[in-house]
Amino acid sequence: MVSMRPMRFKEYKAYKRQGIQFFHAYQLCRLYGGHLASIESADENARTESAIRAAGGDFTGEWYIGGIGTNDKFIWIGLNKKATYLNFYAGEPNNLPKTVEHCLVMGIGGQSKWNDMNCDYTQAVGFVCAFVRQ
Ligand SMILES: [Ca+2]
Repeated sequence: MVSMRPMRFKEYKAYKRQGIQFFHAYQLCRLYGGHLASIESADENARTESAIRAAGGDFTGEWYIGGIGTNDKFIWIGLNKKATYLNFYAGEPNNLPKTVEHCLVMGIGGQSKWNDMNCDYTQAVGFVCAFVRQ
């Protein structure tokens, strides 16, 4: 029998949690046994979107995902891998204001698109963890 699942399958879970910064979310995902969500394909992006909807999100607010970087160069911090699949909102990443936006969120303008934000931003609705299943 050939399994239809890829070797490394990620399950995504979104946690509603306001008032925390990017690296706090990063630590919480580690504590839960996963990593702040890495998104490496359109399929994974769709499943991250579903996890946020399941937690009551509608993308008018931001949800931290596990990307850090600048301009067009981002890595998935939980995997230490360059981000190749990208799904930014039009005009993003803009690294504004004043070049302090180095952490990624999903959720902008009611769409499940990405935006670069200040890593110290505390008004996100929550964050998404990925759990790698072998
Ligand atoms: Ca931005």
